[in-house]
Amino acid sequence: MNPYFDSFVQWQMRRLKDTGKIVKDKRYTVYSPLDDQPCADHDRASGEGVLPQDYTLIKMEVLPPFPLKLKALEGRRVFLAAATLRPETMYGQTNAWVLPGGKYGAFEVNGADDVFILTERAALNLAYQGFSKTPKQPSCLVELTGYDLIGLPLKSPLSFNKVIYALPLLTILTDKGTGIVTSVPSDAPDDYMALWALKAKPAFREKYGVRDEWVVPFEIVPIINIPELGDRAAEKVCLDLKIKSQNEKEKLAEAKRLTYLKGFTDGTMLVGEYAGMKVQEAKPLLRDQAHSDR
Ligand code: A2H
Repeated sequence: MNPYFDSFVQWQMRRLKDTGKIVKDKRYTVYSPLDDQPCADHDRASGEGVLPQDYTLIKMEVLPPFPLKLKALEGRRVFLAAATLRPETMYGQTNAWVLPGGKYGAFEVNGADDVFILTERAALNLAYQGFSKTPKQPSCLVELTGYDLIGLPLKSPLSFNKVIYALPLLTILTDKGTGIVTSVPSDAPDDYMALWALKAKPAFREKYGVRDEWVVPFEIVPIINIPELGDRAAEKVCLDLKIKSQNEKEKLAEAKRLTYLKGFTDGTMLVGEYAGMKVQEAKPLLRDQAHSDR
C-alpha cells in the first residue's frame, strides 16, 4: 500500500462527504433474506436483469361493521392495500379485485394502529422496507382467504365512487404486488373485461356470492382523454380488438400495451386537481401525494 495515495483518497472522500456530494443512505435493491445482504445480478442462479419494481400502494379502507372474520380487528383502521403502476387513475375506481382462493393476511405495518390486508409475500417485502412492527418480520393478526374479502365495502383515496366493493378475479397473481388490485375499467383492459364479465353473467356472481348491488350500479368513469382512443380507452381498445373474455391473454396484452403507452405519452387528465394536465406530468404529483399518506 502507498500511504501517500491512501491519504489522498481518504482526503478526497472526506471532502466529497463534507460538501454533500456523497451520502450514505438506503436504496431499493433485490435482497436475499437468507444471506441478509443485497443479491446482485451475477449472484443469482436465475432472474438476471430483474430490477426492483416501484408500486404505489393504495390504502382502501374497509368500512365497518366488520364481518365475523375481521371482528378481532374492530377499533383499528383496516385497509386492503392495492399495488398499482397508475396512481393517476385512482379517480376512476369501481371496485377492488381479490383472488378467491388466494391466501391473505391482516398485517401490522407500523407503529400506528393501521392494519394492511395483503399477501404474506408483500408483507415480507414491506417488513424489509421499514413497514412492520418488528424490523424484517411481518406480524400477522388474522389469516384470511380471498373468499373472506369478497363483498367488503371500501373507501378508496381519490375515487369518485364513495363506496366500492371487493370482487373476485381469477387471474390475480399472488407473487406480484400485494395480491390486491384496484379496478379502473376506463383505463385498464384487464379491469374492463373482468367487470364486464361479472356484470354480464349473473351465474358467475352467484357462484362467488357477489350481490348485484356490488357490481351492477358501477359504470365506467371517464378520467383521462387519449387522442384516437377517447375517454374510455380500455373499453375502446377491447372492442376494437374484439376481445371476448379475460382469458384471451395475447389480445389483452396488446390492449394493455396500446392503452398504457398512449395513455402515458399522449393522455390528458380530465378530472381532479390536475385536470387539463398531461398524464406524464400529473402522474408523479399524484404518486407523491399518495406516498405522503402513509
Ligand atoms: B394497474 P406489472 Cl388503470 N395480479 O393498476 C395481477 N395484476 C396485478 C397484480 C396482481 N397480483 N398486482 C397489480 N396488478 C395490476 C391500475 C392500472 C394498471 C391501469 C392500467 C394499467 C395497469 C388499475 N388496475 O397495469 O406486471 C395493476 O393494475 C397494466 C400493466 O407489475 C398494476 O397497475 O407491470 C399492474 O397490474 C402491475 O403490473
